Amino acid sequence: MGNPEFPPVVPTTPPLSPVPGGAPTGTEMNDRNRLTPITFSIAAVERDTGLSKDTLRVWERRYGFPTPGRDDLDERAYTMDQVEKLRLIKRLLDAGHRPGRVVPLPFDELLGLGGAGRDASAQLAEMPAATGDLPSYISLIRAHDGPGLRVALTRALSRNGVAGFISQVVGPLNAMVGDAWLRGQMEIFEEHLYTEMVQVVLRQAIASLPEATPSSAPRVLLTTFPGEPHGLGLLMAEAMFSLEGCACTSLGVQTPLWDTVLAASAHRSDIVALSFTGCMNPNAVVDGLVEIRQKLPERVRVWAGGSAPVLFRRRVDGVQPMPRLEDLPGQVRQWRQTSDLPGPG
Ligand code: B12
Repeated sequence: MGNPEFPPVVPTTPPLSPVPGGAPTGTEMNDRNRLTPITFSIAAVERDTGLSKDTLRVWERRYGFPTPGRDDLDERAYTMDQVEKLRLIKRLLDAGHRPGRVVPLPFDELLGLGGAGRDASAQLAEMPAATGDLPSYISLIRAHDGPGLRVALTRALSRNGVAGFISQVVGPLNAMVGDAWLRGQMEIFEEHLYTEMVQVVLRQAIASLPEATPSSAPRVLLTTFPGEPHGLGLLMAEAMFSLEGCACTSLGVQTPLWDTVLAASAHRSDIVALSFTGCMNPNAVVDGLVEIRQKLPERVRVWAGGSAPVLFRRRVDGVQPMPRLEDLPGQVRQWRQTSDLPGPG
């Protein structure tokens, strides 16, 4: 795989910056450790995993993991293997596991826990249909063939229609790409290329749908909170809302809360649709939802979608959690049945 004119991709892209001269410790988990014996500073590991330096030091004392070596300046130096295990642990913590239970476990056992970081093929085996072409898209990403990926995705869109493309192609591909990153098998720049190509094709898909009139109800405003940089969930939701004939306005990602409230007023929105992955601090998610709920007029609904576990563990009054895009058409229908549809103006 890959362009033969170029050497294999070696880490690493920001935010992980290796410690120069660091030597690996522990077992080799992927080719990258064999290719370049590099290690990472505690600050780089904090940035990458979202685990604070204090947490990393406490776990080292308490659980005997991670086991950083020392660099030339006697600072902690973590191997890629350890960073990958820490990424997986962070994901399991976000899903509700306790550190005392997961930190001491070996990598393989962590993979088996609660679906976090399971091999993408295991997840795909549970998905309904049309997974046949997915590995070929992954190959195109690995070959750094952006145009090829765009063409292949555009064909998949024509074959499956917008809803099928989202549920049977983009959803499973996100999971595969995310898992490949988690396992150190995909670089962040490759994830960026993937995101760009999916965004182009999803935008084409949205543009191809019959245009809603500005007064088509419900009027939906889409965005994410500051601190949530993932935008594909938002685009997928926008496409689904558009399919249902809703008038959508997307602000893209990371809109300050108060500006979202102002925008909802300016666009006379009926629904504010937000998207969350497990990346954001759960307290910040809950606090933000409470705040935005208070600031928006009562008639404006707040729908919070995405895989962030906190959405379902800690309900916020007046906020509708939306775990699955497939539920969106039913929710829109229900909104139309129960709302006094406001006339234009
Ligand atoms: C592409 C990608 C990126 C891109 C994002 C680019 C962009 N402009 O969007 C880049 C490379 C920048 C990136 C960065 C990071 N990422 Co990232 N990324 C992904 C990936 C592959 C897909 C992204 C995505 O948008 N997913 C979000 C949506 C599409 O998925 P979802 O949450 O499951 O949502 C589904 C439903 O819930 C629903 N839905 C979603 N939103 C909404 C909204 C409404 C209204 C409705 C109705 C439904 C709905 O639709 C989806 C399909 O059913 C995912 C993998 C994955 N499985 O999703 C990882 C992933 C989200 N990233 C992850 C991480 C850790 C990061 C980083 C922190 C890594 C790092 N250390 O640098 C950074 C973030 C840095 C920061 N500033 O915070 C983790 C999150 C782990 C967790 N705890 O949940 C994931 C899951 C990867 C993994 N396997 O661990 N990432």
